[in-house]
Amino acid sequence: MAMILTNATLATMTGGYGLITDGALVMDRGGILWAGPAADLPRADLPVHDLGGRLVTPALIDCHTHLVFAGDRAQEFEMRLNGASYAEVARAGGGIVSTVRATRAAQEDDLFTLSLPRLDAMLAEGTGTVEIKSGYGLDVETELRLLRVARRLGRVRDVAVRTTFLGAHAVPPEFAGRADDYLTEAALPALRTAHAEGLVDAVDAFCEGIAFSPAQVARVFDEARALGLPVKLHAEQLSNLGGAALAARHGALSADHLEYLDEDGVRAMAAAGTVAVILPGAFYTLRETQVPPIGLLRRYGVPMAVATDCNPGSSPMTSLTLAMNMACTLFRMTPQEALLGTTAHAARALGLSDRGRIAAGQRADLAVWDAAHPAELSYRIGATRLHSRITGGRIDA
Ligand code: DI6
Ligand code: FE
Repeated sequence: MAMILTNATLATMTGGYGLITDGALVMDRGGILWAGPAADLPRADLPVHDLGGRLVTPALIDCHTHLVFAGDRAQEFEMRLNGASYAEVARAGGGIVSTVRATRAAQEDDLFTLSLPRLDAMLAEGTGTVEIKSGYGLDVETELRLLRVARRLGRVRDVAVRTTFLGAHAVPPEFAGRADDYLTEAALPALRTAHAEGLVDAVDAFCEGIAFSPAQVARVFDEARALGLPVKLHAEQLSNLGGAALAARHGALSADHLEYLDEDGVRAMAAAGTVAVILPGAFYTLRETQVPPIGLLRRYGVPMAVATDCNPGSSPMTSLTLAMNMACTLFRMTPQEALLGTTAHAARALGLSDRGRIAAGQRADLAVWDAAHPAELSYRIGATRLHSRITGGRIDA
């Protein structure tokens, strides 16, 4: 149904905030037909929905989450507060592998039931597109189960789910010390099967001393290329292995985390058009002190996205507006950069050109806020000011 939205401040996210006060918008068939100042609204005999002067942004896009998993890691949180490092916890058989144990033991319905409230929490804060990674199964059957649950979540809620295969997230215990065998015998076959079932939109890996080497990541990327799938990478989170440059060489959509990124990596990302996905929730939770090189990314014109990294170990967080607040306060990103990071630049990190801005031709995925200015979304600490969501042109109360 076509409809006109009036009496709104539009943050179109074209050329910065792209603010239009006293704006109006025409939606039809799930898309935006027209957006601009109300005074220029084309004459049309359509139903009108008055937004009461509220702020309208593109629906937020959470472009990096590990939303589907079982169990929690509150005890490791306590271990770390008692002095253990993240890497020490991982070597002691905890970390990602402990979530893998809980996830393998969970049936598909259980995983779905456990994950749905996390998704609902995201939607309640204005998220309209969410990326969900596998990576807590680490065997063929469980990796496929995670991706099926992710797709199912997208069918039961008004949200677009994009799936990312992250089989190269950790080496499971049965392959301890044999990372290459794990890739050959489990991760790459899982990727091929998942792709054949239409379960994969992109491929990711964790390039780190406690995970996979650059040469091993390259094997995963080569397989992705053979299947025609775009790649992204967890890079330079705990140390600098040159992951971002490796990702850029493979034309990656994004390199994510990046606390230990250096200027060579930034330059490589700029040349390749690879988005920097900034994940302040993990920085905060791990009590990291090395800040990602925001100033260098800015100077080289690398687009920055911001995401929750929602996961049970390093970022037990579903609030994207809290991630924006942290990106500003911890990393000195500006509120405008933070909002670009959860709209236009997040879309780009997922390879999507049909969302993330308010403009003719974009999907009518919008968030309506009880706010006057978009800086408020980053300014308040975990205090949601969402009024309503519009998804594919449908208005949710
Ligand atoms: N880096 C992270 O921060 C998450 N995965 C990754 O590669 C942590 C995942 C976990 O600890 O469960
Ligand atoms: Fe992650």
